[in-house]
Amino acid sequence: MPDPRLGHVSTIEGERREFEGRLAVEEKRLRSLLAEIYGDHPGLPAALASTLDLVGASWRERSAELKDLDRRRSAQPDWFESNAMLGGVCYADLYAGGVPGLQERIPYFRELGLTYLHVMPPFRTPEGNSDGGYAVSSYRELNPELGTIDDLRALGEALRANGISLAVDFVFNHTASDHEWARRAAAGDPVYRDFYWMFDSREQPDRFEETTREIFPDDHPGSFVQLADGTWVWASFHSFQWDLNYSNPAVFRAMAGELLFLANLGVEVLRMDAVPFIWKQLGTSSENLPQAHLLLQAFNAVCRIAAPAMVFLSEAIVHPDDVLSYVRPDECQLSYNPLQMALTWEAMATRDVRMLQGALADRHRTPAGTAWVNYVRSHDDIGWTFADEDAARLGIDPFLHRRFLNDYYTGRFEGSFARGVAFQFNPRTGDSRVSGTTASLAGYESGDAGGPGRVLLAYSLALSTGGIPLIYLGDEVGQLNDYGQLEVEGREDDSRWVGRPVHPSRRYEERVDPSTPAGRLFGRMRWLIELRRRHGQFGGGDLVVLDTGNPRILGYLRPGAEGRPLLVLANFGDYPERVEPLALNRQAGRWADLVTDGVYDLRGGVTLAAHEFVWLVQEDVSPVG
Ligand code: OTU
Repeated sequence: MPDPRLGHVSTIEGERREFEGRLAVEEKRLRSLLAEIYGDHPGLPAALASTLDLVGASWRERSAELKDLDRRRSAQPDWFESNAMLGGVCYADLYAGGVPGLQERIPYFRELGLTYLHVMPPFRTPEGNSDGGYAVSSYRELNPELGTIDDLRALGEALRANGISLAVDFVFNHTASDHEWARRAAAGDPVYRDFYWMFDSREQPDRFEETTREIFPDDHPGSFVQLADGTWVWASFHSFQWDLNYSNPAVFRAMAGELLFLANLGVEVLRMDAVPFIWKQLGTSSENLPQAHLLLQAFNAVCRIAAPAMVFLSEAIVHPDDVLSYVRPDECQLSYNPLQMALTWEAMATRDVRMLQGALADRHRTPAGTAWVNYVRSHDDIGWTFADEDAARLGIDPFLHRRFLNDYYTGRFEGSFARGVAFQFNPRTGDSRVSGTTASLAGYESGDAGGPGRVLLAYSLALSTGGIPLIYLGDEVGQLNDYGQLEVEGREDDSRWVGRPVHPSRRYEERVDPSTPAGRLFGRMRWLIELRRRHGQFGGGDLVVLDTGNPRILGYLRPGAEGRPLLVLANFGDYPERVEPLALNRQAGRWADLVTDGVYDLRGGVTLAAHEFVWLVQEDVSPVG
């Protein structure tokens, strides 16, 4: 019988060898990335040495359970491409009264089929407005109203024991203005002044602002805010969110420490907030610069050495070319798919799938070892981030089209089914975005008959185009906008809060009762989730667009293994629509709809009811008798 003590020793030695193997590869990469970013910056050698100390120490402190996870993920790096994957997102307080309350909801998460849970930033924030948690005062403490850091660790463990990965944000572009670093900077400590972008006069801010974009113009114009002592500090978002100065290598080192702290807490998916903004350069938009990528790759290298189980999720809501530029196995393995999200809503408003179809044809593929996170709506606004050139190719004026979509989704367009709320209307540029829950945007709130059908249609896309589907929890029971949120202090001026309602307990109770609207919707959502889990064709990201010849019907094939593809047809129109046999020529034969069990002979064409979609697989071809 083997000596159990020796088994332990050899595990530790095996682990060390694995660590050293990773270090040998990734340290080289880290060095060359930092050299490329920082050149001969005098602070680089110290920052690099300290970062390498950090990764060693962090790995030594990593729990046995997480090291085991590291091993399992390294053996199966495409784990997130599985058709079993399903994400959910919620606020700990609004959804469950705090982080411990989330643990009590695990049975529900399992019932729904979640394999990853994104908990909105639960960290310590300033009093009052904290941008929904995106102004972080400490990455190592929770907001005391939500729980403690040990509660978050315990949640991660409990989720993992139930097959669910914990996702949290890394709000790394900025800290809150009351973070300890920021306070020291404001007090004049030169070390910490270099952690931010601080200027004594308007000269530099004026020059930067010639080319930067305004993100929250309702809060302050431009990209800078002035402190009481006259100092100007870079704040891309709210005045209390100060952008970190990554041109200082000490900032990279400091934030690598916060990143690894979260990794060792048990975070498996790290949502990299606002990635486009992390590098600034005079004369540019200071978004999506090459150094932003190098920095992400350097963080990725740090993570690969010390916590390889953790993956990065890029949050870039920008031009689709730029969104895709962050998606690489050695940068961010996952990315939100804002284009599919926005164009799903676009197609519902126009009853025309051409833009969506074009995006799926030309912009859906991601590099091997990466995947999209497909969502229908988030805690944020919907921005119409399609490429102007894609619209122009279809003869659509992008400016007028965005204006139409904003009017449509804020209910200003006569006859619109949607009840969204305008967000950050900028009178100077005419730009605006839209807030609201899926149900309210889709027509539930206005009483439009198509509401339930549109919610399912939108989620059917997120579940079937390839990537991880992400449900904003509450959407699956048809939760409406909560205008009361705007009466809470600090939330009055941020319309995104209407789309951040509290846990809809009544609707959740009704979910098992098919005589209620919540029950009907939930039952169908559950069924779609179940189908996705049963059929391998939903995994991975390969997709081939099928031109249905009908601008209201979207069509695509998911190849699947063994040459048995899944054929999706989806009607974005408000009336029955038809695909003629000609368009289905190459798919001829009898196909069974997974959703309804109906059988279609494609040689006769297909007619779909309003908002109907079918998930078809070819029937076994039985020998002619
Ligand atoms: C993110 O969003 C978060 O999702 C928001 O909730 C935060 O307010 C913000 O960062 C600041 O931390 O502008 O309207 O291209 O578009 O990061 C939402 C990325 C946002 C930005 C995005 C930002």
